[in-house]
Amino acid sequence: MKDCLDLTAIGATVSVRQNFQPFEARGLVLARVSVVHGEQYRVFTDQGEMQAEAIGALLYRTERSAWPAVGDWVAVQPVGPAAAPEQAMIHAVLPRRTMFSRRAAGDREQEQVIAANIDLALIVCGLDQDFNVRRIERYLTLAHASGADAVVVLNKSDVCPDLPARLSETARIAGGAPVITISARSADGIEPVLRLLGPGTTIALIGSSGVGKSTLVNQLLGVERQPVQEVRASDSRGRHTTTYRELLPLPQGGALIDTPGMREIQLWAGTESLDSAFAEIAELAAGCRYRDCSHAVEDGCAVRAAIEAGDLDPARWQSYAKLRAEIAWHERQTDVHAAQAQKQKWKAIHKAMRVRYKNEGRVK
Ligand SMILES: Nc1nc2c(ncn2[C@@H]2O[C@H](COP(=O)(O)OP(=O)(O)OP(=O)(O)O)[C@@H](O)[C@H]2O)c(=O)[nH]1
Ligand SMILES: [Mg+2]
Ligand SMILES: [Zn+2]
Repeated sequence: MKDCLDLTAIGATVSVRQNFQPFEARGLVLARVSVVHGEQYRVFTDQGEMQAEAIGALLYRTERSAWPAVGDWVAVQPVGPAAAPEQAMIHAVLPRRTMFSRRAAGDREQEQVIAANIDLALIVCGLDQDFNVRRIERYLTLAHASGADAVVVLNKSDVCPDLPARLSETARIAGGAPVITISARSADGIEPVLRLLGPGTTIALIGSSGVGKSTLVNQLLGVERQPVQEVRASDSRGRHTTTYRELLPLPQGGALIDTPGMREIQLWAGTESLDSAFAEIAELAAGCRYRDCSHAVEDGCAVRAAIEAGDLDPARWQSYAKLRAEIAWHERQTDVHAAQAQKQKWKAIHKAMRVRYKNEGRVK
């Protein structure tokens, strides 16, 4: 266990404390989840960081999306000597303000929350061979779906031969999100990032492996807290150095969440978040003659007209169409599963009813 911690500094707002009130009345303590390892957790209480487990009812009687995630505010019961508890039992997860989700692998599509209560997502992208605006668009869509604000951080400015070109290419697709260029390794240009941190603010760094998320985390923390590893020379890809998400309180207040570079983000986003990330396309589509225009063959299509007039980059359009198809496919999968689950439920209810009627002698 470490020293005492001011939970307000890491984001315990008035509304978090209000949501906690009924649990406080039951003698529980407010805590924030810093690490999730399967069914083992680490949490911060005002007495420091400690190991935690969730009570059975929380894991077995709820959907996976309701399980504690990094950044969650939870109600815990400390275990061990009152003055120095060593462990905690998580009894409840408080309502989330924002959440990043992905599709959990398994026999059915399930939403898995990977981080909660993030105020700002730093979408980190390398200015080396790994630079890819299409990937930034995916992360921006995820950020919109989460409810958090987003800032795009273009890192490794020291190895970029044409910074202005990269910057304008990114600004064109960022949909108004600020774009900052830095060199995390030398700390060059990181002042605007430092200004984003502050008491109460939770910032998550997301982006592919090797873009320099942990290098930036170490710069912002002022200590070499996170391991960092060279990227492959051939294509600048990372080596998946960070292996788990962790919430790290900052000395000046606020908290950072370092995340492992995700090999592939399986979007858990709705079409609304796509329309926020691609606002100019949504706006154009509103001007199509037909409300359900597929923007493929219809007359009076404002989207195709914009592409033909050179006002909309065809690659941007393709990116949108690809993400839209992906989201629609997942939504159908989820519907199929929801329908199957519903059918199973009714089957069970009817079976229970038959048994009851039989016992009551109504069915021979
Ligand atoms: N040239 C240059 N290299 C950098 C910069 N920032 C980070 N790197 C290097 O990029 C490599 C990967 O950095 P990490 O911080 O481990 O990347 P990461 O995003 O945390 O990667 P994962 O943990 O695998 O997701 C390391 O060799 C860093 O030294 C930079 O500003 N310029
Ligand atoms: Mg890392
Ligand atoms: Zn159209």
